[in-house]
Amino acid sequence: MTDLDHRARDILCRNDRGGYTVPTHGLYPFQWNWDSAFVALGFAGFDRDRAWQELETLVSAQWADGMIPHIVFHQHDEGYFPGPGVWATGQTPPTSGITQPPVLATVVRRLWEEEGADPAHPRMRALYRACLASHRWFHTYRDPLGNGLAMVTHNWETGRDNSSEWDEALARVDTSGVGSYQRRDTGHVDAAMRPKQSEYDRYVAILQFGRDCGWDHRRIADEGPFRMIDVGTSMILLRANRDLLILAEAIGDAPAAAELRARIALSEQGMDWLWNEEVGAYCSRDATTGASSALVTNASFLAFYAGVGTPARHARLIAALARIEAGTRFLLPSLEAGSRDYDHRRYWRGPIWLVVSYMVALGLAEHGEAAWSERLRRDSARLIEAAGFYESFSPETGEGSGGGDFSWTAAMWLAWCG
Ligand code: 9WN
Repeated sequence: MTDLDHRARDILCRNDRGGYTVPTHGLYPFQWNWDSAFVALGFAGFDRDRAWQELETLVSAQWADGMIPHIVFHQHDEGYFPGPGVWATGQTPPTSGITQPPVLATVVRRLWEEEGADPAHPRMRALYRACLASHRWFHTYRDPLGNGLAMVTHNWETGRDNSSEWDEALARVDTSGVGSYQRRDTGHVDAAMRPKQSEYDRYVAILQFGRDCGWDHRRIADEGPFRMIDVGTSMILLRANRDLLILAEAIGDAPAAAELRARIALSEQGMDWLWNEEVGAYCSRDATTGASSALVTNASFLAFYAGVGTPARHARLIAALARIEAGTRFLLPSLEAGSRDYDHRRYWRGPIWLVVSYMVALGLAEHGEAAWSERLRRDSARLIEAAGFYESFSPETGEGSGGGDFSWTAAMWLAWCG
């Protein structure tokens, strides 16, 4: 084991709060949904029981309607805004009222296969049921166009919180009733790396809409102030449905398998709507106006991970990757340099996030693009070697940004790039 292997394990163990892991000390003091899924991959290399437990603790907070919340507030901490009192979801344990990208089923499948793919595996079977309920929640509440794509009703649900893709939709959000509140994030890290205040007001306004309608997910989906078909969530859900289908078939759950096959076919076709021929990439679209973001982000390349696209489209995506590579030092930036509001230090407007790079690299390898996949892996390793286990990294300088000793970055070192 190398020194970095030791440090990565140590970060996961120090961020462990007993059955779940905080993303980083201070800035994010609770359990986050997709973070935990990636963190389980990190634990899996040295503590199988703890890996499963991370996922089980997450789904212990699943709502009765099937939604797996984006934050679970297991213990009190004043260091984060918005905390449980602001969300006011009435859940036990307290949670936020929105979700995050459903990478869970894909991780469950990987852990289960690593352990011999026994259809009777009790921990896989319990998580299978949780994933199925969560995917059904997406299909019931988050497919307003009936085309198998996934709508998000808050930009935090995308996990790529301040991506420029949301700017136009966010600009329409009325912030006149937001009132005053105290941000905590900028007390932990440099404000230049975080979303701007005007953006935060909009995030809070969307939250308040959900709270004011008692977290009625039907109403939020139909009438909410932010309704975006997110390319990232849509691709991740399609991949997760494929992985869940493998589990359904192993278990012998024929009705669920048939349902999943139909969903997969629908989503494969639906993705056409996200393809922007002019830009040569998959881009998010506003569900209300139909407008395409026309921006190439790291999520555009999740097409490989989801297994969608024709050879011609793949060629254009690879051309976009080559263009991005020519314009920066490290892959894969969250936004193409030169795009409006690109900023190599500000959150999801440029910095590299290794979890997205990992999913893209996996997809590239599965589509015969081994050299590109390896390039992403190597760049990710170099970033950690030079800067440490940061939340994100500048694609221009390689400097770390956001929180330090970050759980999912440590997990990516252990499970993928290290
Ligand atoms: C809001 C925990 C989370 C990640 C997100 C990332 C950031 C939270 C925030 O941190 O979001 O959910 O307050 O900025 O954008 O992807 O899950 O690491």
